[in-house]
Amino acid sequence: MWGKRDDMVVHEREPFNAEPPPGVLADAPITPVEAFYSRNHGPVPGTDRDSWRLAVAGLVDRPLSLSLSDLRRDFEPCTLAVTLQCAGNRRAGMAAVREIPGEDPWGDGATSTAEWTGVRLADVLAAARPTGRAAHVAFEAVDVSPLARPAQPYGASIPFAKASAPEVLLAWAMNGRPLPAAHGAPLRVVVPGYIGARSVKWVRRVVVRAEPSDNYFQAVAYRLLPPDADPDRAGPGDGLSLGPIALNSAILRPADGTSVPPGRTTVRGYALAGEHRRVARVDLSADGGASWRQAELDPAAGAYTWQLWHADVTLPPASDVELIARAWDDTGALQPESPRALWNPKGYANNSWPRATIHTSPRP
Ligand SMILES: Nc1nc2c(c(=O)[nH]1)N[C@H]1C(S)=C(S)[C@@H](COP(=O)(O)O)O[C@H]1N2
Ligand SMILES: [Mo]
Repeated sequence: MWGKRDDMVVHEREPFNAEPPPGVLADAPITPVEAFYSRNHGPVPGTDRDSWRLAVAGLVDRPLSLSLSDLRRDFEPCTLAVTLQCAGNRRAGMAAVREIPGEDPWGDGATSTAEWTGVRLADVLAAARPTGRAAHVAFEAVDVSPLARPAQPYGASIPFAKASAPEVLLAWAMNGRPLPAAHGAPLRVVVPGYIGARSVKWVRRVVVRAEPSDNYFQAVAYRLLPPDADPDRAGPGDGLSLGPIALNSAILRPADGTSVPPGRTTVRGYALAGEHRRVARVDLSADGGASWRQAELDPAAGAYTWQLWHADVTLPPASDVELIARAWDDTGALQPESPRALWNPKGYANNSWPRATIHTSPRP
């Protein structure tokens, strides 16, 4: 389905929501499109590349209507490796603390990395000459989500300062090929360092505003509510708006609940720092946190990507071993230990220490 591997973990067929099977993300720093997670709030729309126009409107002196060839011709192309991460990544770990009804139990695969090609949003905005009141940039898509109240096309916004930063792209290609339908063809926004929800697919309007977008997915959803709030009663502006993502990591291989022979095993995972931060260190424990060693960090594919890491451990025979990882960033911040204190009614932003229980077989 949608050009994905047959063994994707499909949380929903319609709208299509799927993540790669456990462990697969460890295979490559740039995720192949067929393994890249897919997160949708409505049906994947059919779009036509040739007739597509991107409008740039709102608080600008020169509104624009641009075809894909206008974008290619008038602006400098740019390719950037960027990791996208859904705010619901690792929700399953949070739901283990307390139930999260109505939301998909994503594992650690609601994140992936691609090389995106397009133009800088900053260049397109500059061509439209934003006025002095510009404070936010909203993105409007064409896919109508029945989950929104009322039903409406998907949308989001980011602060104008972020939209003017050189890393935010309007992308038409992913890993060197035209964007696939499920990933936003013919054009999507890529907002490095922000929750995936802001990287709007099938974008057809960019609107410069004085206020954040009042789209349901900006004003009501993707907000961190206090634990005692009822998400069904949340209104516009309730809770804390999620934008920049937090330091996070995962243990990918061996996958939680699997078995390995005793002795030496290489443990692999990813770590991703927040905006303008770098992963400084990843520690791994193979004894439930009693002792820690440092993992080797692979070089990052860019300033806005995860880093894959690995560490060798020696595991005893015939036991259940608890692996725990924890990442530090270059400000000295450490991931929070437990999902307990992070629990929120929509299950967003679980960046607690990843844990995996591995069984070892008896000595041969
Ligand atoms: N138009 C539109 N854009 C969207 C979405 C959507 O449902 N519709 N989902 C968002 C969310 S929540 C995430 S995490 C990313 C996922 O991007 P992907 O499906 O390319 O992995 O797209 C974002 N952009
Ligand atoms: Mo998301």
